[in-house]
Amino acid sequence: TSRRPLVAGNWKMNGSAALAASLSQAVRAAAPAQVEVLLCPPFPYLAQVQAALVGSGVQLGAQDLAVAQDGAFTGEVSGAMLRDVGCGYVLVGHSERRTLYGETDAVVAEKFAAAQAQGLRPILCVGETLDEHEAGEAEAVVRRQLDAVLNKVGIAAFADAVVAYEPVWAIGTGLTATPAQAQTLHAVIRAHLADQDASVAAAVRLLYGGSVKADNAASLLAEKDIDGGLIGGASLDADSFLAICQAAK
Ligand code: G2H
Repeated sequence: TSRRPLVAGNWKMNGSAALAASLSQAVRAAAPAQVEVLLCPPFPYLAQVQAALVGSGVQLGAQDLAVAQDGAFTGEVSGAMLRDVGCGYVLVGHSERRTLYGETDAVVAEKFAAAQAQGLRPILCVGETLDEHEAGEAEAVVRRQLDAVLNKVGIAAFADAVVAYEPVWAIGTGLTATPAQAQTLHAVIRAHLADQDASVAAAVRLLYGGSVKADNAASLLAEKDIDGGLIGGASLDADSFLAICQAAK
């Protein structure tokens, strides 16, 4: 199966209208056509970035969504609204949502289902913490995180989804999993999905995230089960982000 590489920029809570304008312009001008490139700005800039990307192949995504579709949920943003402003993707269960905002496996599964019900492709983020890593529990944690979603939506739902493996100990720390470490966990994820449906598992794109930079991207992306990257800090600099996109070709 040939899987089209996907490189996603997760701006997190960074930037401004001015940065959103300059990054969108730079990325649309130089994104390689062989790679699916996705920008995930903060909610207030989504419509602006969407307008700047019209007619380019660069995709728009959000960093989170509400479980509910509408109603009295002050401060929340629904998947339907994200669709309405042009998002095709949404991150679900990023480790910062899990650890800083208390999103449990059950909430993450509900958000995954809500995203799909509202026409968005979820990018399900999984990964172990430093303690879990040191205790040798990485594989078990990732399987548990996948199972929470699989038990709710079933394997067929993964035909239109993406999974991002982000070891929490490598996020924003400058520590990166070695390509071999990352590949091992990506293979675990693909095998776990293949236990339920081999063809879905063969087609699903698996992204690596956690301190991916221009100078380490090529070696990570060369691994056979790593189909792209979820890029935080380095996505805020157009040259770095575009260099990573080039490395994914
Ligand atoms: C992991 C990643 C993007 P960074 O959170 O989601 O961020 O590249 O800054 O480690």
